[in-house]
Amino acid sequence: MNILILGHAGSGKSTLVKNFGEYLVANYSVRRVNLDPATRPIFKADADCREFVKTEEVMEKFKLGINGALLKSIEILGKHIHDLILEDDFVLYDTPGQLELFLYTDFGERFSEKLKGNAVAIFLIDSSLCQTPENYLSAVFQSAVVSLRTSIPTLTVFNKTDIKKPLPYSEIERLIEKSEGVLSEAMVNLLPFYNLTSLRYRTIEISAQNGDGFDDLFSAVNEVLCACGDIS
Ligand SMILES: Nc1nc2c(ncn2[C@@H]2O[C@H](COP(=O)(O)OP(=O)(O)OP(=O)(O)O)[C@@H](O)[C@H]2O)c(=O)[nH]1
Ligand SMILES: [Mg+2]
Repeated sequence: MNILILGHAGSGKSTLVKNFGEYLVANYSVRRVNLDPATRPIFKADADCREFVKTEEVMEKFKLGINGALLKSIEILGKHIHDLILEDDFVLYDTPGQLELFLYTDFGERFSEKLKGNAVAIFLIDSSLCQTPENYLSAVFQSAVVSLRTSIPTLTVFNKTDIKKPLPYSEIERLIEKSEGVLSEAMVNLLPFYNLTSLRYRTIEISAQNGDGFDDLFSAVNEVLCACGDIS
């Protein structure tokens, strides 16, 4: 079973791979894969893309700035996809900090295609960024984009809840309906997009740092991966 972890810079992807990996290891055989060419993994990586390309070396060699070098690194990794897909009870994949390096590249597209069928994606969101209806909805849309771009069933997961919890959805609806103006009207029309995400079934709130919510995350992953794909 493959678990692909995506999210914005600093949302806690690597911490989740490390600590959720340790959680799973109590009962399963687990492997971890680093797909971030710019960062040395904080977990023991069973496959590491930095064996094939290191962004700091690409900057030097091709005289590129950081963004150009990241794109070049990902392009180079396109030749090594088969080295970076492992098999085990669970394989956790840590992706680059910049979400678009996976979502909007040939590498990401081909990688997702190879995982498809036996994979779940986790779109990790820093809960402190979901404190207003606008912010919450933008996270919802991005989660829908992740599932559309990867074609992998995607769980929307709120992280860092040891610091702050996201606003509850009922509160979002209430705040939007109470407010007035063009933005509010537009947002009411966008609310159904919520149903394109796993949030329609349940909100998964975790702390990748201290392990809160891992039982719930584990159940949701299994429910997605079971034949019925029903996470209700
Ligand atoms: N309080 C708290 N801090 C967290 C949690 N998860 C991650 N962090 C912290 O957030 C920071 C970023 O965590 P990372 O795991 O490196 O996040 P990332 O998404 O891999 O970051 P990039 O790969 O750079 O995009 C680190 O300082 C972590 O210790 C959490 O659940 N709670
Ligand atoms: Mg990371």
